[in-house]
This record gives sequence, structure tokens and C-alpha cells, in this order.
Amino acid sequence: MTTPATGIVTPPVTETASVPAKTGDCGCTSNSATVEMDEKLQERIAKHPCYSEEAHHHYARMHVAVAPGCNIQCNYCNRKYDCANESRPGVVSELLTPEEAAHKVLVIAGKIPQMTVLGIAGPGDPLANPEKTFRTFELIADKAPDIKLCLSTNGLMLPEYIDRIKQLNIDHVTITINMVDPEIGEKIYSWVHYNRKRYRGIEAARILHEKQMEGLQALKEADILCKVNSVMIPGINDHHLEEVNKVMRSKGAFIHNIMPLISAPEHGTHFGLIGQRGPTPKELKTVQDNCSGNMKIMRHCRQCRADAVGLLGEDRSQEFTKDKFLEMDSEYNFETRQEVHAGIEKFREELQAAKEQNKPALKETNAEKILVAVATKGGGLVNQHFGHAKEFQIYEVDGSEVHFVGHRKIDHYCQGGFGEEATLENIIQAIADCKAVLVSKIGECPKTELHTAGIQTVEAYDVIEKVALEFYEQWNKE
Ligand code: CLF
Ligand code: SF4
Repeated sequence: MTTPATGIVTPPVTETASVPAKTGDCGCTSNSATVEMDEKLQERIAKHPCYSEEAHHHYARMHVAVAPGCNIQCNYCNRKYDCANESRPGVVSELLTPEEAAHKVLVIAGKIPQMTVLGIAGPGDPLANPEKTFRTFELIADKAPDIKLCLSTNGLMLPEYIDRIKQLNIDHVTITINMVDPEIGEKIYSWVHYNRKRYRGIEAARILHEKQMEGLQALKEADILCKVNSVMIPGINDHHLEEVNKVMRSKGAFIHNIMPLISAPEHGTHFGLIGQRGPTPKELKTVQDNCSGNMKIMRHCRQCRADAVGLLGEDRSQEFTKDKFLEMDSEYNFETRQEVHAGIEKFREELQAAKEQNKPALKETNAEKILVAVATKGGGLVNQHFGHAKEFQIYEVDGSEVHFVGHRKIDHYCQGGFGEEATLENIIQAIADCKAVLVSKIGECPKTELHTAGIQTVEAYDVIEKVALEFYEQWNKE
């Protein structure tokens, strides 16, 4: 079977395994109220690629860059670029009017029907540009009611606009919270502009902190799902993030996204210019792991652009630049989109059944954990050629379980039909801590070099978890 939206071929699923009865953490069967609540929550996040790690293999999001201004100054941001709270620094998006943005959404909703979420995340702070932001959401809610609305903010103006957010049925809001202690905040923010006055130092951090906490409370009361983003800045808030995580959980946030600071002098940010470094993947993972007992941790964030389009791991924004999308007609069709989503859901069910079927019956205790790198175009499958991968998804395997733990961006190896020697070296460095790379195909030359570097290669076209477990078994025997 081929899913209509993605063109992904479903792996052979021989027999549908029956899903065991749902049990709670304690091992007993959950009561029906909890199950019902879980189901409702599952429904709210099922097609949101950021709130659900599993959904991000199948559903896409898009952003529209309608919000240019900002009301605070983060030390990792340069106003020439997009809001670094949700974007990679150094990326510039084309600014749109709400009407242009609405047209773009309708065009893309037709061309990429698996696009289920529209986010506004910059290039400045959406709530520092309330009219443009809310006008855009209004237009989309009116013309494309099946698209979920999502907002990302620094939180300063959140308490002020909570009613409007609720009214517009915006069900997902992200606040970037880097500290719960203004003394730490003072090192992260240069100023805050609030009530027509500019504040600096600890006073600025205190105002921001208070408004963020009020905003979080207001979201909880309004029953809006809240994601918290935190930028990990070594030496400044790295040890503090566990405290942030505990507070976020106690205040009802749904998921915590701990992102690495990306900092380079050429970005022209304060941190870039003073040489403040970002965390290594290992440092990031340690903090994420330490927080993961408290609440859901997002590890699949791609720090996307304010005009990002597509699945999280791909960037199709250049296909829809202003000069291009303004020439395109809207192909939005509610019924077609519903059909495509039904196809994706059927595929997900089959995928889930295949995963269950391949799960070892017994969980091995104290099994060694290893990392593997996966080349995928989405759909939860190993389905990409080594030479075409622009990132590897990293999974941790322990013999009975397979967990997504992050991704590593790379330059793709195959450039114009030839493998690049220097690129291969960088790729090997990027996945040096992995025992294997799982790909649909790989050439002899990179295979040999990877083996020399101690990284095995597995060629397969199948469910990621299945291939990873099979590799583990074979590795464990060696
Ligand atoms: Fe966009 Fe953000 Fe909504 Fe997602 S992104 S506004 S919650 S729809 Fe997602 Fe991109 Fe990470 Fe943001 S991967 S940067 S977390
Ligand atoms: Fe930059 Fe976003 Fe911070 Fe504003 S909130 S200063 S746009 S990173």
C-alpha cells in the first residue's frame, strides 16, 4: 500500500498483532476516567508534529512570518534574523501581510495535505504584533477550519491576550522560558519593553518571569496545551534547567522542549560576539534525560524558520517564496484533506501493529544501551539513501526498546552524483557515538570508511524500530 500523501510504501505487515490492554505506570489497568482523559489528550496532539514525536513522522507544519517586532532582547538574538526562540539563528524570512499569509496557507494546504498545523513564531514575537498575528489566525480559522492554530511567544504579553487566544480556538501555545530565577535571567536578557517603558538588568528579568508565570497559569485555566521551550546555555542556565522543568510541570505545562543554544560570531548576537558556546549533543541529552522523569520531553525539535514548511526534518520553504506562492492558486479542499488524513491514520495503525509484533516479549534488564543513526524521509521507516540524508535521526536501543533521542544535521554526502570526501569525514564525526547507520542504500566507498571508523551499516526498507532491534540482536551476539 502507498499512502496518498507521502508516497511512502508501507512495509509488509503480515499479521496484525492485538494491542495489549492499556495499563497505568503501576501496572494495573487504568480507570475509565483516566483512559477517557488520555484519549481526549491524544486526540488533541495526534496530528501535531511538535507535541507528538510519533506524529512528526507523518504530519507537517507551516509557519507564516507576519510578526516583525519584538518587546524584549534575548542575548542569543539578532533582530536582522528570525526569532531565535523557535528558529535557527542566521535565518531570514520574508515578511507577509495577514492576507498574503492566508493565501499561502491555502495554497500549501492543497499541495501538502498532511500539513495540519499553522504556527506563528516570528520573525519577532507574535504577541508584540497582536493585530497582524490575530488577523492572520482569524482568516485561516474562517477559510480552513481543519488546520490547527499554534502560537509561540516569549510570554511577556500572554496574560493580556489569553482571552483572544481562547476565542480563536488556538489550542497550542509555546512559551520560551529559560529561567525561573531573575538573577539567571539577567544574564540572558538585555532589556524588556513593557507598558511603554524599557527595563534592564534584574528588573527586566523579573517582569518577564512574572508575566511568563501568569501566562502559564492562564493557559492552564483556559485548558490550552502549553509547550515550554528552553534554550540551554552552558555556564548560564544548564544546571538551572532541571529546576525550570520542575516548575513547568507543577504549573501544568504539557511538554518541555530543551533546545541547544546555537551561537556563532557571524550571527552578530551578544552571545555570539562574546564567544558563548552552545552545548554538545551529549550535554544536551544529559539535561534532557535528567528532566525526562518529570514530564514529557521534546527531543525532535528542528529549530525551524519563521516561514518553515513541511515535515520537521525537511525544509520546503524555498518552494513557496513570496514571488512563487503569490502566483499559485489555492487548492484547499476539505474533503480531499480528510481522505489523505484517513490514509495516514490507517498507515499509522499498520505501523503500530508491526512495531508491536516485533517487540521482544521480555524486557531485558541491565541491557547495554547503544545509539544508531537512521536515514528517513518520514513515515517511521528506514527509507532514505545514505547519500541523500541531510540529517540522521538518532535512536537509543537497549534490546527490547527503541527510543528516539534526537537528530544530527549533516551536509548530504552525494553532491551532483559524487561522494564528497570532506563531507564524509564530517558525517562520521557527527555520528561517531553510534554503533550503526540504518539506511535504504549505501555505496561501497562510504560503507568501507564507516566500517573503518567503527560504525556498521545496515541496508533495509522497513519499520525503524524493527530494523534497530534486529541490528541490536546481531550486535549483541558479536
Ligand atoms: Fe511551529 Fe512551534 Fe507550533 Fe511547532 S515549531 S509554532 S510548536 S508548529 Fe516545533 Fe519548529 Fe521546534 Fe518550534 S520543531 S522550532 S517546537
Ligand atoms: Fe529575538 Fe525572539 Fe528573543 Fe524577541 S523573543 S529577542 S525575536 S529571540
